[in-house]
Amino acid sequence: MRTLYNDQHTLHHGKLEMFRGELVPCFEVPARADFVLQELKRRGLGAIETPGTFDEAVIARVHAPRYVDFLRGAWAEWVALDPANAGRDAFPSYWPIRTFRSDVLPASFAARMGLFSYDAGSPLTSGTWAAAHAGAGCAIAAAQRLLAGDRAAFALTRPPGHHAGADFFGGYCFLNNAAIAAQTLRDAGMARVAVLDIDYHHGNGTQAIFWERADVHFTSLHGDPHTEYPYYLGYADEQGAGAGLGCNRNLPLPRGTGFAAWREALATALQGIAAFRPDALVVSLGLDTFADDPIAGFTLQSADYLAVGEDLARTGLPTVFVFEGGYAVAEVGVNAVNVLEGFEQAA
Ligand code: OKP
Ligand code: ZN
Repeated sequence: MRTLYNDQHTLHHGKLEMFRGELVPCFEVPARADFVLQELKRRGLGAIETPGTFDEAVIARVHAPRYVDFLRGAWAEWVALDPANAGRDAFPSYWPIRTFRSDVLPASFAARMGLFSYDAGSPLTSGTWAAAHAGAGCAIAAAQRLLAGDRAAFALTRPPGHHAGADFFGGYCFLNNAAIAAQTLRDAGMARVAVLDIDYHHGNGTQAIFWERADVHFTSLHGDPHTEYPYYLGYADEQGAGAGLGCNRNLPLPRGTGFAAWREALATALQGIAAFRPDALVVSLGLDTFADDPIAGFTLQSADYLAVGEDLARTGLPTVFVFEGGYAVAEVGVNAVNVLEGFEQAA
């Protein structure tokens, strides 16, 4: 299968993130994508292409214009506050939680940072917009490969996307690449698209984007939010609302879950997706379900990812894979490519 990749991802390189009261080196680093790229080449999985310019209209169908405008100009605003800011990343410090107003767009940059985010773990850097924008282009181009008749395509993107909502960043995510891929398929005339999120963390952004929609079905397998990030969404009783009622499915699993139980949940997820009769599948491919991941709690082994790919291929659906998490950096390439190769062998 083709990989859509843009080396501009390296422009997003956060220095530090807030963790347990101190700033620690970022887990979400450019080397993650480098290891995947290297493994793709080593195993000759298929052509690796860099998409050219693209029509941004689909971004505006997923994200709020005032949020996209903010992201595009945020670094310049940050540096305008103080020239010394050029040497440090931007973090939010204030959030309009319940009882505050979110309809007013404050003039203060600090206030807008909080309005458009939900955690202090996602540094905004000089190259964040360029990298996220290029990543969205890869997601769009991968979706277009399906429209051209390919069975599958891989968007090798970072920063990841599944925690980003219509108008907020968080969880290392700024633009929701999986949602942008799904919307691209819908805009091209596919009636129904399913998004399956197998990252360790619940895809709260993707869920929220499609919450009231009947045309995009969202299913997520993830660590139980009672104990796992992002904590405030991802419970089993969240089924969608309005026209989208019944088009959202969460399968939370306890920390410590191993491959046998995880694979059973995957089978349950795939049965639900088949019942939706989608025209295509978008997979949010997080590899932080790996046993040695430093910030997650499942115990999948590298060889298990081949079986994951095989299970996904048996849906028979045209499939876009979108790279999400996975922070065991040295192993993330082997684990990601195992999924893709397992898929190809069973397809
Ligand atoms: C992004 B994705 C570690 C605590 C967790 C946020 C995790 C975001 C995961 N410092 N911080 O879903 O892989
Ligand atoms: Zn994750």
